[in-house]
Amino acid sequence: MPDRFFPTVTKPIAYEGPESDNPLAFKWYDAKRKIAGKTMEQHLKFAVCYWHTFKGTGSDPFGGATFERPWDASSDPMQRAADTMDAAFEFMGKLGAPYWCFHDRDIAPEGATVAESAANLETIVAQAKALQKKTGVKLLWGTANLFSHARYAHGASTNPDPLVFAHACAQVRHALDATVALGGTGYVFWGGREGYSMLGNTDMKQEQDQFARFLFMAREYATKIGFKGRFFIEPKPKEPSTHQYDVDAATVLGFLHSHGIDFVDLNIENNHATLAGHTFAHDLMVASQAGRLGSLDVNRGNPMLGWDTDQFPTVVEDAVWAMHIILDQGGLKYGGLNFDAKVRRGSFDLEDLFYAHIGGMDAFARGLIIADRMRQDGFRAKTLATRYAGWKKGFGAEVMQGKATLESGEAYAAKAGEPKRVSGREEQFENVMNQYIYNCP
Ligand code: XUL
Ligand code: CO
Repeated sequence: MPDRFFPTVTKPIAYEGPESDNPLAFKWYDAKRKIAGKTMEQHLKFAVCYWHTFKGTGSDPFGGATFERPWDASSDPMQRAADTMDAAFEFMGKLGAPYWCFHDRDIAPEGATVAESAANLETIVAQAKALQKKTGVKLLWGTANLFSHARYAHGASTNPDPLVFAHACAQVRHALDATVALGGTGYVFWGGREGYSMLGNTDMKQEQDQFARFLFMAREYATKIGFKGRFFIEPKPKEPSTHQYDVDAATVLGFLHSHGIDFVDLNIENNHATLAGHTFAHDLMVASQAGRLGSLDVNRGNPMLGWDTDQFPTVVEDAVWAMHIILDQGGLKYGGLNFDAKVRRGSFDLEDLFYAHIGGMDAFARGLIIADRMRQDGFRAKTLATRYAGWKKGFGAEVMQGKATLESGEAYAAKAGEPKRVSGREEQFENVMNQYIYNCP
């Protein structure tokens, strides 16, 4: 195991159990432990995200970089990219994370021309491929950064200028090539600039029709190069755009449906759901019930700050809901749990990157154990079965079978009289959920 960039972490992070006081050990994540017939490793397809973990600088709108990363030292951009890739695989190897995710421009610098950008990417992808082979770390998904460059100020595929759209085509084409070369099972579209700033100068329908065409073009190319994975759209309501088209899971499902797009699933991110005024569980449930929950970006927002703080996910209750929903739908075939999260500006030590990922992996391991126990007891299933029992018989069943009419409803209401008021028992549900969480063995 190389010690070039993380010399203080001398051995792989191991499971030591909940009593361990070693900060560089897992307390709950035990890769080979079996839960519901599969190992934790199989359930929890954790991915390290390249952009925050290796390219993050700690800067915020009020100040510059606070991190000094040893892999970021060379003055030559391609050497920097190569060093960063070596550092990434050293980190992922030591952490024991099975997957990673990237944007094209995270891993290779943009060149002076379209061709130079593509060549830079190809060089670094070759290095990544060799490192994947050596370490066994796999690619979960790839994506293209269609939001940082100045040309995308008014959007990428939703730009009023077809030439900007064409540049986005070039990037997605090569990002798809890279994803296929590295064996990724997903490809993400997050529309940071696919939205608008003011309605006065914006034709929303035109722009969203362009985005739909873009997806069909990407699908055609992906099929041509043998991509066997799945596309994901990642909803977010705002930031950087004032209004982003992919507001939340429900909005994206409506967009996909109205454009006849059946080849795209959803990648749901916690902090994006909360920015949309939902809980993480809400958006996961919306996507899952539509059969379109493909992947998760796991992080958390800060309830005191109204923006995308991208903190590491350490809230066990969020993880319980996520894992319950994932178990209910039988897992994530093409996606996984991507740590789209960054250490805080003041957490500038290299070890902080390990602590952050260990905490996130442990929270989701606990979430898995607890959700599995809840499901074995049928806790939520029983709650729902009792609450909706009326729809399985009599008038309720007739409604669901399309046999009821307004007249038959009136006749039933007149005969049966006033309904009995039934408590929703929210507090009791929460109490039992806390028992599961705090009594977790
Ligand atoms: C931005 C965000 C992106 C996507 C990939 O908020 O979440 O990093 O995950 O483009
Ligand atoms: Co994300």
